[in-house]
Amino acid sequence: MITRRGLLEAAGGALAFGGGAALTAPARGAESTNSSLPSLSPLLPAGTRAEAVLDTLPGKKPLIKLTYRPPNYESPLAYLRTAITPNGEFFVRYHLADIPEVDAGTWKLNIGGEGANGNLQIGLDDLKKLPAFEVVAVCQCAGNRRGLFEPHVPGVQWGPGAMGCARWKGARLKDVLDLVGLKKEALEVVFDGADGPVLDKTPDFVKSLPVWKAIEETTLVAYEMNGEPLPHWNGFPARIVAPGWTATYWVKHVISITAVTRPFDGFWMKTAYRIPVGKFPLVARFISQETAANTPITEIVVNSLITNPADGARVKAGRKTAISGIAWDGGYGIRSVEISADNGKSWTEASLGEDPGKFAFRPWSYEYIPKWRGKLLLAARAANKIGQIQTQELIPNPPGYNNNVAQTVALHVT
Ligand SMILES: Nc1nc2c(c(=O)[nH]1)N[C@H]1C(S)=C(S)[C@@H](COP(=O)(O)O)O[C@H]1N2
Ligand SMILES: [Mo]
Repeated sequence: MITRRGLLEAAGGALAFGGGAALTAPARGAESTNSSLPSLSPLLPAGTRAEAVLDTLPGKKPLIKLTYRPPNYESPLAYLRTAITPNGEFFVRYHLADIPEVDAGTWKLNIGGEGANGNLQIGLDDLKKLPAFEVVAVCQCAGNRRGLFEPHVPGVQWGPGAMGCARWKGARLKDVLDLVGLKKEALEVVFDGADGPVLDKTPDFVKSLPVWKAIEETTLVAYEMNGEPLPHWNGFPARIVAPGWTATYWVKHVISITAVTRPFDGFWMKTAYRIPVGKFPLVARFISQETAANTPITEIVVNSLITNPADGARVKAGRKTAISGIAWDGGYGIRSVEISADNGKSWTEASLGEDPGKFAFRPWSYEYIPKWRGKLLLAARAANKIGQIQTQELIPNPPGYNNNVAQTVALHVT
């Protein structure tokens, strides 16, 4: 059994664990006995993921393992204190368990489809010959914070760490499509990765984007992440990067890119990753995939996270306490982060830190002097430049997506 001290050290990278040890998910707001230790399952309802353990995938630092087949590994909060998430600390999410180690020398990307003027197969060298572009962008699973849904919804019980922000480098998807040329009638662009289902009954993971999003200047076929080749677990040798949109479209180990003239109707478009129409204030629409009842999830909702101090931490009355975190949205840019110490009655603005770009994590900080001893609840909420603001109440939806409820940490003032 690894102690909470051990977990803290693992989170800081001081220790590496071969196997895993059970992580206890402290009840929401529970005061910990040694509250200088950050929780690795912060804010989750008690017992939500009793099976979660810290585990080290090859090439990664210890991550919170939620499932092994397929691999679903969350970044601990301690890895999310900076605008850029290092590759070794970046979360890992797969739907399918058959994940080949792709060989860069033999990897081929097929480009074509009935919505294109021709077909072509290119290798990694060819891809790298196209003009290279970089974008700093948040890759966030639509189901990030699903484990915080009350009432509980089924699915991987993610805490707040099913996301990361990296500097992605690659060719523009538009330039890749221009190699064959799109027909006027092209409606969507479809992506398939090299991974596949172990059992035939699981549908292959294939996604599509509307043409307008596919040819946006910032949408890339990326082969580098933070200045290095993509790690295997994050899509080596190339993946789609669709800044502003949830990571379900960021197909890893991409092997085929095809243009189609009719809505792509695979399971992962038609059935999964859909949200009720009209419930979320989304601007970006995927009209060819909309039905009267639901729409594919598109852009990332405005959100923020308090990364320091951790929930349950002990702070001193009358002393300046540094509060810090990150804020992000679907690419409109963060306008403000506000802090409330009175259950949302009043809010004061935090200072925004470095701005690595409108698709990136925006660090923020705030100094607070706790006045009274006892329990202190501090909440943070972000607003973006088009006036969207984090919600105070969860917007229920069956698959547990888009949780952007303003987060509260409970501090123990002594
Ligand atoms: N090939 C492939 N690409 C994929 C997936 C997958 O299962 N297979 N999952 C998608 C989902 S749902 C998410 S959240 C992101 C996760 O990216 P990461 O593992 O690099 O963190 O990958 C996306 N790309
Ligand atoms: Mo996801």
